Amino acid sequence: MSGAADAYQQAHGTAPEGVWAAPGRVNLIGEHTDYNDGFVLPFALEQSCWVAAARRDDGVLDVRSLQDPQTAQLRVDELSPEGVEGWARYVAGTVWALREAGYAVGGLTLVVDGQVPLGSGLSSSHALQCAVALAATELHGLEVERPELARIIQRSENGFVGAPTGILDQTASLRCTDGHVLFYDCRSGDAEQVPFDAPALGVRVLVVNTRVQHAHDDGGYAERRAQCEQAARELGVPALRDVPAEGLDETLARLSDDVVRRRARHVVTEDARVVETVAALRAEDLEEVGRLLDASHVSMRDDFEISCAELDLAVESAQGAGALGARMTGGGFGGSAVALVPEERIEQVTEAVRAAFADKGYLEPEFFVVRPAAGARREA
Ligand code: GAF
Repeated sequence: MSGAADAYQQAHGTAPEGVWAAPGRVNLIGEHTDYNDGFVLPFALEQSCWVAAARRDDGVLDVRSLQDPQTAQLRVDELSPEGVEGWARYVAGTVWALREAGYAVGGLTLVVDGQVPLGSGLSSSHALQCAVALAATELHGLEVERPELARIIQRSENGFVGAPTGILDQTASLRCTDGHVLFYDCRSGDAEQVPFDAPALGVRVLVVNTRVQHAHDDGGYAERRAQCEQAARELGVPALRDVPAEGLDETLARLSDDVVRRRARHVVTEDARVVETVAALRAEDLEEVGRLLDASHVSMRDDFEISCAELDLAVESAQGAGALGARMTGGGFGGSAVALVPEERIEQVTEAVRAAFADKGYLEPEFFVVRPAAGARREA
């Protein structure tokens, strides 16, 4: 439920022309594979960002939010990455990227209700950008196919916000469907909806937000990306997607640096795990899915080095209390872990993670039992 339309009415004295919603996502498996042309397997969350919006003809972008007192009034024809601070960057960046792509988005009045926890690794910023993109294009009568819209939002993120992220999050928000995980090939753009009805299979997906805030414009993410590109260059392939899993040790022995070798090993093995997870989901073999999640976490912790003490603790305590498998999810350096838990163990697992965090003196984590929900849409 969103209060965006009421807040719009209160702030502007008229009703919005419409309300658009775009979800956050959890990536079940396939991390840091997107910018290596590989595979990902996200699903959309019920937690979403809502935008109540109307078109205006004076070329002004007027934005406010239910969560933050910041407001911004900007001219759409003067948007530049240097001129905008805070969360409004994501709104301005989306309009800027649409215009850069040749779509004549004009003025808009927007009221944002962002209910995806910020900095939680559940992609709150992409939920915002996707909701704004849908509102902006529809109100200005522009038809943009969703794969192209995802690339435009990536440009907003890379060229305006300044985070060198890939295509996973905006694709998940725009293209996931209710009751499915999205098996997405980041090179070809092929998308398969894989049914995943956790309750019918007797399991729950538990998200643990460690409340360690993460950001992707602070260096660690960019460094990983550069190391992957270096590995591909040294191996003479267009992207790490092209490195076969067979004979991996011999192939990687050709790399000049051990850190780069471990980064590459994560990406190649993670791609293989995504494909295996899809097969295991289709076979309803949840033990195998759990095993793959565990292996993915080890790979991110030891080879890609993007986990942190809180994420490791969330994963280990969930595993110890009976989860079938668990891993950190998203870009890393904080944010959330995801665990696959037999339904009769959900309380035990939640309590074990909570107690382990209390024991270490960490902030109390947030818990969400999640299920695959609908992708971005117009709601009113
Ligand atoms: C972040 C990025 F935005 C994605 O593009 C992706 O690389 C992810 O980290 C890691 O899989 O969410």
